[in-house]
Amino acid sequence: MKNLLVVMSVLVLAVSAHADLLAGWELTGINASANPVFTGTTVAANITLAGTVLSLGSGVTPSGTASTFGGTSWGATDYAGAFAANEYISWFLQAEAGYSLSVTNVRFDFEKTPAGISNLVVQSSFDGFTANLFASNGMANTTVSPSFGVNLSGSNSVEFRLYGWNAGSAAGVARFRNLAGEDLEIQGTVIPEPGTLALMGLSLLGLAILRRKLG
Ligand SMILES: [Ca+2]
Repeated sequence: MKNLLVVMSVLVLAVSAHADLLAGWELTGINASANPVFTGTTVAANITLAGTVLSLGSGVTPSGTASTFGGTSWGATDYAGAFAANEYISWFLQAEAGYSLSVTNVRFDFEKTPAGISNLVVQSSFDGFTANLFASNGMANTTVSPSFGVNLSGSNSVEFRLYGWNAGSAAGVARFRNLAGEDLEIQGTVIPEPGTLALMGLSLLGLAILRRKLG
């Protein structure tokens, strides 16, 4: 039992030592019209590829512009309107069964046309899309590449949404854009839940006992 505890302690240290890239999306060659459900191009171990999805809320009309992900029809004039009309860009991340997520950082490359949205916020499903993890109001610039720390842990999955409003016209575009490297990234760690950790520890302990017997 003492050996098992030591093995489990080492495992806990090994899996929680540092943040890794959990998922990344590279926009080269894709667009939201042709690729409405775009899975991650880099996906960490113990993350579900099929559950790693970049998509648009139903209120946004997908754009076919090459190497971007976003669209038009951002018609709301305030946050409440954008929320009610599902005017958002969404990115979703799911760990495999037996694992939970600890998310520590998000970054993305964003642009809007002059008639695009003037306000945006990024929120997450961890609190039912309440707190603003990032916000930009009265956007003077047409491009922004924010990288912001978050402290979200204890869930098997998370969805992020970028809500936008106050567009100059329905034709105004808001989207993720293609720069060098991946254009949307989520950093953090994937943590085995206690049952998974115990199984891993038992497996290692079993191997150690077997090795001792064989030796
Ligand atoms: Ca890129």
